[in-house]
Amino acid sequence: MNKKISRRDFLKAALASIGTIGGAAASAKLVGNANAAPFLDGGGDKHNEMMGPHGMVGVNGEVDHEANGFNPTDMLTDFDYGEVTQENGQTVHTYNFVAVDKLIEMMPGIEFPAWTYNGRIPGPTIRATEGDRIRLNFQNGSEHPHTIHFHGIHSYEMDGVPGAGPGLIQPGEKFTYEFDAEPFGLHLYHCHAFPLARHIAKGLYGAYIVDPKDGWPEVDREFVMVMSGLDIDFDDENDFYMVNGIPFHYQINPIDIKVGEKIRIFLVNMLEFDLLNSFHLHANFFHYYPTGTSLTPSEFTDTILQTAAQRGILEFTYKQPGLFMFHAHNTEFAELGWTGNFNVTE
Ligand SMILES: [Cu+2]
Repeated sequence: MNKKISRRDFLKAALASIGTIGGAAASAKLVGNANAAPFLDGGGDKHNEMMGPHGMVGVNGEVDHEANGFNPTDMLTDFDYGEVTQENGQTVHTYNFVAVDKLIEMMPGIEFPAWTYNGRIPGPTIRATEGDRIRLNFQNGSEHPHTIHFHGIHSYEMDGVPGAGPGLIQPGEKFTYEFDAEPFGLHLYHCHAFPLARHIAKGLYGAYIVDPKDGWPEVDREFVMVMSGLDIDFDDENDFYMVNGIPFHYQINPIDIKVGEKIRIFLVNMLEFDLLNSFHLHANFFHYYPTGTSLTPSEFTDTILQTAAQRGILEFTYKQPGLFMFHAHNTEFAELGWTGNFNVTE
């Protein structure tokens, strides 16, 4: 029996007997009723009744976004500039982050005991201009020690790892991370407490965009997409895959764009437990800017690969209307949630 089938069989067995998945004290719980449960491709010959649009596997129903306190559709564009002030000629962006333990309904009927920044997965998308100051007041309101480790250039004390500066921020404690936003590009932040994969996979990560001083070339729409996985039973294997927190979200809720619009996607890979992730765009090609640190694209393609913490900017335009898929071309990931649609209209 291969790993893929055993994972899915586990989930099907768990869903068949509504109760606590995994049995461990901290594992995910099934809530609601069986009608709201996700349906899964069991592999082999039993999947025909489970097909969604385009022959992809999907879910029945939606999670309760209101109860979760965030909606992946809104997260596409909720760039957070913080509280913006001027100090000695420098623009300062002040953020308040709180680490919160929170039950989040990540699949219909399945609540995951997440660790979050500000109650959401991913955390807020931090955005500033090259040379601005980032000042982030961090408070640990959870039951575990955490940090915030930023990618980008900064001092040792502000690196957000155990032993550097304040090191681990203990429950109830506070620390202010402060540094200049550099270099321009697309970056990320995440907790750097150990075990690292667990702290990240529980939800402590987000995107960090540094705009060039003179701005990016003009586009019509900008979206942020943070790819990750969901390990429901804490066996260090992903059970679902997603963009912006909720598996299958953009399959059920296509992203509306127009023919001829220039689209820019800030794409970040925060996937743990699997080596690689990917992004494939249907019926189109995109220009790709790895890490967003150059204004000249490195590639004109329809599929790119990212390992953990790799990220890049995609730019494209649709010439014709239609419902166009985008998804991981690791097909298993797509079938387990990492799939979506652009709804392109005139
Ligand atoms: Cu942590």
